[in-house]
Amino acid sequence: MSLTLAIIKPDAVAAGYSGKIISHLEAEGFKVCAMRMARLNRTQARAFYEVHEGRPFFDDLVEFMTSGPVIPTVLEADDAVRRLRDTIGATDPDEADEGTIRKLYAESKGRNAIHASDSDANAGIEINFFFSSYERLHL
Ligand code: IDP
Ligand code: MG
Repeated sequence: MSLTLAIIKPDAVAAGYSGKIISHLEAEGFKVCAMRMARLNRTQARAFYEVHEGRPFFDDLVEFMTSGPVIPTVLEADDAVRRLRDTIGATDPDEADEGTIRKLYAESKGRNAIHASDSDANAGIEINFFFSSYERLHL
């Protein structure tokens, strides 16, 4: 079993899709290990996405991710990182497979409903970003 981080993004929270997305993840076999609601400030959003600093979409991404509450969620499954990437679909919902979370719930490439870690190393870093060791020790 391994862990990964999902974040239900501001578009999906505002549209009332949080429950449907969590149900989708559980139906795919992920166990919810930790969950909270957070409102990122600009410093936090820039830090979380620092790998994308300098890309043309970076300022819009920070603006979007600070525009409303998000729901960071730690998920457990066999091969969790790869399986979550498969479950959410391509970054652009127009290119996402049928039945994926982004195909079902995302508005656009920028406002695309959900984040997922892209490697085990980044999953560890991203889980630590939102959850303290205390919270994870008491799962
Ligand atoms: P990912 O979320 O599928 O891993 P990344 O390439 O890591 O995609 O990009 C991070 C986020 O930045 C995307 O989820 C999306 O919200 C935004 N983004 C990436 N590329 C574009 C783009 O070309 N236009 C607008 N937003 C983008
Ligand atoms: Mg990414």
